Amino acid sequence: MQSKKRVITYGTFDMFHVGHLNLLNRLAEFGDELIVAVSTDEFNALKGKKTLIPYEQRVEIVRHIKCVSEVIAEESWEQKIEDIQKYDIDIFAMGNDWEGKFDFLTPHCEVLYLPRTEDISTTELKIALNEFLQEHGAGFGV
Ligand code: C2G
Repeated sequence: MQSKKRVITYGTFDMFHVGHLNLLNRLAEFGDELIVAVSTDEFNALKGKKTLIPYEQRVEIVRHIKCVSEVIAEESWEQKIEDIQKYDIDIFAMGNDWEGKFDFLTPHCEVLYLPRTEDISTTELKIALNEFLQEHGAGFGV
């Protein structure tokens, strides 16, 4: 019996948006199961990345995305090889803003980088929200 093909990806997934969704849906096409490692708040601090949404809520959203089989914590840069072995991963994949950065994983599994979704990012969302609030006030028209 052919064993399940398992894909893994890592990310912060702050202010979950369609760029994240597109990536996860496309990754799910590459295998039978998709595992998503969500960066903890502590690891994001290490990455120098400030998040708006706390880890528990980011996990809760990703866990409920239809194509996601399992969510694990991303706590360090060093855990990927161990994760690939522990979860019997066939494909490691990221958006291509990470192109080449994880090629050291190729002895352990296939490594893919997919094109990012254009014109959307957590940073752009924050800028757009800021402009919206300046124009409409924090009262959202109330
Ligand atoms: N992404 C995308 N298109 C966008 C925005 C993001 O395809 N418009 C992808 C990124 O390329 C990444 C994933 O969505 O593969 C998650 O993006 P982030 O939450 O920004 O993740 P990041 O902070 O890059 O953390 O160990 C790896 C790191 O944890 C990745």
